[in-house]
Parts: sequence; structure tokens; C-alpha cells
Amino acid sequence: SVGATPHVVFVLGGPGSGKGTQCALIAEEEALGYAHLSAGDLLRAERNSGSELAGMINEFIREGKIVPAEVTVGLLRKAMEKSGKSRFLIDGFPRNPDNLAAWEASTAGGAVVVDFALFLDCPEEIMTERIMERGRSSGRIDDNEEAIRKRLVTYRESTMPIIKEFEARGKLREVNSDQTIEEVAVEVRRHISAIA
Ligand code: UP5
Ligand code: MG
Repeated sequence: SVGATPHVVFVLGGPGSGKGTQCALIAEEEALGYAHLSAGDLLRAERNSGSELAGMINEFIREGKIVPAEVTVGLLRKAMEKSGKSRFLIDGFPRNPDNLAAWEASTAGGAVVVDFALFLDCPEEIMTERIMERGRSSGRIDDNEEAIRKRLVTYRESTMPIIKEFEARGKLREVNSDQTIEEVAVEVRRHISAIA
């Protein structure tokens, strides 16, 4: 409802783990009231808009590297305001400690509640197969074997520590995403429904 404290669920997992697919299914259920904000989609839209940041963003995406946090946090905050919603699935962010620090600095004072991070856990071989398949038609500059390898390294080295951090805080919910889309969705929905 309008004026309510915004609530956020961070949806994390490797490239091709199914973040976008699962977030879209939750957002489709209008009664749940969630806006789906994909950090990657927001960055790709900013790149395509002819913004002065376009070249820089494209370079990071091509290399599977993490765009400087202020850029991503700024895009997320703008999208949150524009949505008119008060519940958010933030897909693919925070990806490293610097992302998390920038988020926390920008929400100082507790203006946003992060309920938990939802971790879609999937073997790397399966994620790679899924992305190679999607790459036949996605047009994404990073859906090729070389970029996938780089994305997986960034995931292991930079994003896994963030997942561990939420676990240490008692704020991690884990789902095995090496199941059918429908099976994963049942478990995702169960976690989302448990939020007050
Ligand atoms: N699929 C999905 N679920 C399936 C299932 N259960 N069984 C079988 N197939 C399944 O799914 C991928 C593919 O698999 C699809 O074809 C789907 O049908 C199928 P999807 O839901 O798209 O997975 P997702 O996890 O969203 O994969 P994505 O490729 O989007 O993950 P990435 O994390 O790599 O991409 P993202 O867009 O988040 O980031 C891209 C780049 O942007 C990053 O590498 C980075 O350079 C940059 N970025 C930042 O710098 N900062 C950020 O905060 C975010 C991104
Ligand atoms: Mg995605």
C-alpha cells in the first residue's frame, strides 16, 4: 500500500540459475504485490538509452565484471520510486561486498526492510547449458562460452561471499534450482508467502 515501508527480497544465484524466470512468476501474481526489478535488465536499458555511461556499462557486462555500485544502486532506487509498489524482488543484486555496502549506505536509517536473500542454487554445468541454449536467440552480448566462463568466475569469487554473508546473518533462504521451473516456483513461492 502507498506510504508503507518498502520490503525487499534479494534474489541471488549464478548466471542462468533462473532468477529472472522465478521473479517474473511471482510478479505475475498480482495479489502478492511484488515489483520485479532485475539489476541486469536496468543496466542493459541504461546502456541502450544512449546514456553517457553506456560504453562503460557495456564493457563491464561483456567482461562479466560488476558495474560500479553507485550506478546500479541509483538505477534500482529510481525504479523502486517509479514502480508505485512497496514490495520488491531485486534480481541479481547485490553481487559483491561493495554492492551491499552501497545499498546499505543508501538505505541508512532503515527506510527499507530487507526480508532475506533467496538463493537459487544450481550446478555450473546446468547453468552453462541453459545460457548457451538461450544465447541462440537472446542477443545478449554475454551469452557465449567465453563470457559465461567469466561470469562464473565473478559469481564464485565475488557473489558467493555475499550469499555467505546473508547466511551468517540468518537471512538466507535456499532453493535447489536444478529442478523444473514449476518445481522451483513452488519452493520460491513458499518462501515469499512466509513473509508477513
Ligand atoms: N531456465 C530457467 N529456469 C529453468 C529451469 N528450472 N529449468 C530449465 N530451464 C530453466 O534463465 C536462464 C535460462 O534458463 C532461460 O532460457 C530460462 O528459460 C531457462 P533466467 O531466468 O534468465 O536466469 P537468470 O538467473 O536470470 O540468468 P541471467 O543470465 O540473467 O543471470 P546473470 O546473473 O548472469 O545476468 P544479469 O542480467 O543478472 O547480469 C548480467 C551482467 O550485468 C553481469 O554479468 C554484470 O556484468 C552486470 N550486473 C552488474 O554489474 N551489477 C548488477 O547488480 C547486476 C548485473
Ligand atoms: Mg536474469
